[in-house]
Amino acid sequence: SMMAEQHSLLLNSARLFPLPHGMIFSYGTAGFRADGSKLLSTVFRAGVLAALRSLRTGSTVGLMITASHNPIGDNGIKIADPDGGMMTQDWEPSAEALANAPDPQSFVELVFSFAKEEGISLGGERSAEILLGRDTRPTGEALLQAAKQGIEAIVGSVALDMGVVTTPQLHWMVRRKNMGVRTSENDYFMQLSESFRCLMNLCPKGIETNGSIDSRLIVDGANGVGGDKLEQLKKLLLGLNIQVRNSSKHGQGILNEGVGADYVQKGRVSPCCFGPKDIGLRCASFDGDADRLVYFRISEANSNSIDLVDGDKILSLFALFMKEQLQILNKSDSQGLNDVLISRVGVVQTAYANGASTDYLKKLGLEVAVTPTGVKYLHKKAAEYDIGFYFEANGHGTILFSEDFLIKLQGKSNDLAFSNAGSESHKAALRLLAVSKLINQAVGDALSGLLLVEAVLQYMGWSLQNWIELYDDLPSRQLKVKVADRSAVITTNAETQVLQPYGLQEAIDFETGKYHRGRCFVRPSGTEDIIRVYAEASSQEAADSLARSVSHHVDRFLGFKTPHHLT
Ligand code: G16
Repeated sequence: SMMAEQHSLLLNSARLFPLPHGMIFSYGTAGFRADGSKLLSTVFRAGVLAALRSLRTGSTVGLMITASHNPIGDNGIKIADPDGGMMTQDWEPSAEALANAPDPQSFVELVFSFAKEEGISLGGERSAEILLGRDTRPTGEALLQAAKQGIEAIVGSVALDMGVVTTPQLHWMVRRKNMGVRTSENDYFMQLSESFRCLMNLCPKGIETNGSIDSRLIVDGANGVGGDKLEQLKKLLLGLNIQVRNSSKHGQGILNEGVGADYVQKGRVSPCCFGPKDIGLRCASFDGDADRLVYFRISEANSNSIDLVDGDKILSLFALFMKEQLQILNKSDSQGLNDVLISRVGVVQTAYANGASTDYLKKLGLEVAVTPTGVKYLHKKAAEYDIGFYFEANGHGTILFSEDFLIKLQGKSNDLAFSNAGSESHKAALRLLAVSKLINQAVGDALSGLLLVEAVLQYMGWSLQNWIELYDDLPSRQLKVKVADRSAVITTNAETQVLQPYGLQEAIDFETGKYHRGRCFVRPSGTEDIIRVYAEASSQEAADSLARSVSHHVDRFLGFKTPHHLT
């Protein structure tokens, strides 16, 4: 029977990918991550899961092989749901159970029982479709083949290999595929470059720039896929003078080593190949799979240090711009020209958001929500608004537009084109529509984020200096602490409070109380085997010292009790 055929296909395929000895795989902040050479079984099984997800939803899903900001030897999996967002959290426990099933037989049993639970008929008529992509890691090709075999182990499933792409490109393709529109990489580049051009054309003429806008922009590609894609995209862009450094094509540096958004943002240092010659220039940095973006400037005083423009400040720039466009539109309403365009606008941040950014956003009159770390949480919250902004301080974020709002906005734009073409309110409507096309609706995207930043700076007539001065960051410090078992830390309240181990929170409170504007929290990373410590205070020395003393407490509570790790 079909069922028996399915069973033996799955079992025979699973036998080709034995579970590595002594490993436990956990579904972290953004999917599975581990040493790339240990992931064949996990990726094979994730392929099976992706096929089940596609069958369950009757739509195309995506599977991306990447470990993003992690070192080159690591690899991992991100699964994209039909809307292009991260796989539903409801399925994470099953993903984990499947990844850890001890042998092929029990894996197959789990697949069948899970399929039954979810009402998925195996060996049936329905066929699954999965888009596969990978970043530039050396283990990527072999893992992609394993994923493919996992997908093909479910009868009737088709895997389409998109090749080496950025994570946001793959998510974008999945989303578009399910909307029934064109999904090639070229379509992606066309959509970005066209909406960018549209925004640039809508910049006020005769802007007072004081010659402060420099069209030069230098981008650090983290020695990864993002730099290569930007090289391709930039050929379609007018009005920007982009120089890409650390693109993987140049073949010099190692992925994420001394380069990339995580390195720049966490360490507040310039990436490799940037130095005194770049002082004063606008610089940006992507992470390894180009879903994070930060800006920076080499400091005049010390060319090793930088002035960082993090995700919070990108968010603030976007929020300011968008609010202005909405105000222009709503002003035209008060003159009774059109129907009122009501919109619920909200901002989503995490505990890592600099306190000064949150103050700024609230002063703009925006509602600010806080979620735990991880795009999967922020994205979900942001989708509750008509216009939902979300950004993590590390540079991962985007702006989401609700379907309802876009329909209203399009209608309004059409009305204005008829009654008041070329008016300020008409332009504002066109700008908002262009932003909704430029900025990735599936997930944070360094390429589209970069183009939006550039278009907004141009619109405002702002230099990097003007942007930096939007507000002053509170001094902060991030540290990592290696511990015996990071899962021993359990947090609550969007990760701002520690529940376990008992007594740690009290110690953090005690330290924090010593500093003016002190704020500090700790949490286990979901992508690295460490505890992260974040501290903020009114001076850099204070933030550093708070982070250091709390790190000592973390080590005291959770560090290696015996010196076995030294032997
Ligand atoms: C992933 C997630 C991000 C998260 C980051 C760090 O980023 O997509 O939302 O901020 O991990 O997570 P953690 O602090 O748990 O290690 P990426 O760029 O590595 O995919």
